[in-house]
Amino acid sequence: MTYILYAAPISLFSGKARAYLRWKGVAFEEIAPSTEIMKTKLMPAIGWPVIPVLETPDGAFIQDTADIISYFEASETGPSVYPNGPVQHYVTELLHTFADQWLTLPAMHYRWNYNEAWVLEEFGKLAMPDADRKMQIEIGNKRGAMFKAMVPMLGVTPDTAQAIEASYLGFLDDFSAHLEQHDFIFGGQPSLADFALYGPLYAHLYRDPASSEIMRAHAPNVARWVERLRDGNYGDGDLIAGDVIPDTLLPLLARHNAEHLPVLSAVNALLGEQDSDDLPRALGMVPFTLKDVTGQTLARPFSLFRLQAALDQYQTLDTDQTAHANRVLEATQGSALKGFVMAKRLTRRNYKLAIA
Ligand SMILES: N[C@@H](CCC(=O)N[C@@H](CS)C(=O)NCC(=O)O)C(=O)O
Repeated sequence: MTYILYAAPISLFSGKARAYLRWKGVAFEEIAPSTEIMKTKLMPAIGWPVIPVLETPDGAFIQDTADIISYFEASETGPSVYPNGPVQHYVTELLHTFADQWLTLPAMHYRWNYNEAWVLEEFGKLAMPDADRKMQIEIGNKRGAMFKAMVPMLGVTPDTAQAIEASYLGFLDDFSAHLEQHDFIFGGQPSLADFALYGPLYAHLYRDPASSEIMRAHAPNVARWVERLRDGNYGDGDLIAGDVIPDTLLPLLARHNAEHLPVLSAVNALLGEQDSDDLPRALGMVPFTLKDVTGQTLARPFSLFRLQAALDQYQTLDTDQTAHANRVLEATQGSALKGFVMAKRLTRRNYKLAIA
């Protein structure tokens, strides 16, 4: 038996897991979870409806893309998904947080405000692959409703839409400039930050038809990077040595720190008030600001769980490495990260986030 990845082309985190597994050289079969498979296989195993899920040959289930990646990093030989240097590793986890937890805003905005009818049908095809088109559209409307309802909760509203677009296009410009110099985030080979960024940039922003046009027209370099990862064209370059953080990555970090770090701090304050070990998925709403536009977004403690991996890596740095990381933070509006302390340590229990 081989590994099975329950995943779908329209799913953000499926793209991340799939691209990683292909790069790692893992033999796996991908199965799209119809309503039937979700009900009979994934719900009993995981307890809530989510993808991607990995089933191992011995029948264990792994959920959460970070856990899927850690599983193979610990068990497989071959190249490591982490870049060479400890500060590069720290920056990787910051970009991981940015990709997973903040680029979801433009991903959801463009999907639902530019591709709604198309994506609803995709939801229907996934749920009932054998039904006729009319039925698929009907079921897709029902299934998609839950994801669509998330859009304003994430902070995508008529008031913020323009600012989200400006931020995304700015991000594309910054990432394009980096890709003029390097094929991937840390040089000539992909690493974890590439797979993380591939999540939002593939399924929603490259594959959804209207979003695809925008990416290709505005940032063909980024579209080509997506294609390199999708098609397995990794080239024969090397990762950057010497724990160097390329200057061209600084604008990406600065965007994360300016836009998302205040949100993470606000969620952390709410986390401090939690007593129960079982955390709700959102702790209320918190404000965010993009340039001079302010909105409200769900206070998702999961975002802090991703940040925790960066904070843990920061703690492993020696004096010189800490000074190096601090210079990067100071150059990217990230000084608040130097003394960032999690209000509670987080873990996962039974495939759900919990206080450790
Ligand atoms: N942290 C999870 C996120 C997975 C996730 O959000 N998957 C989406 C599809 S891309 C989903 O199934 N969402 C259902 C839900 O959140 O209720 C991971 O990295 O695997």
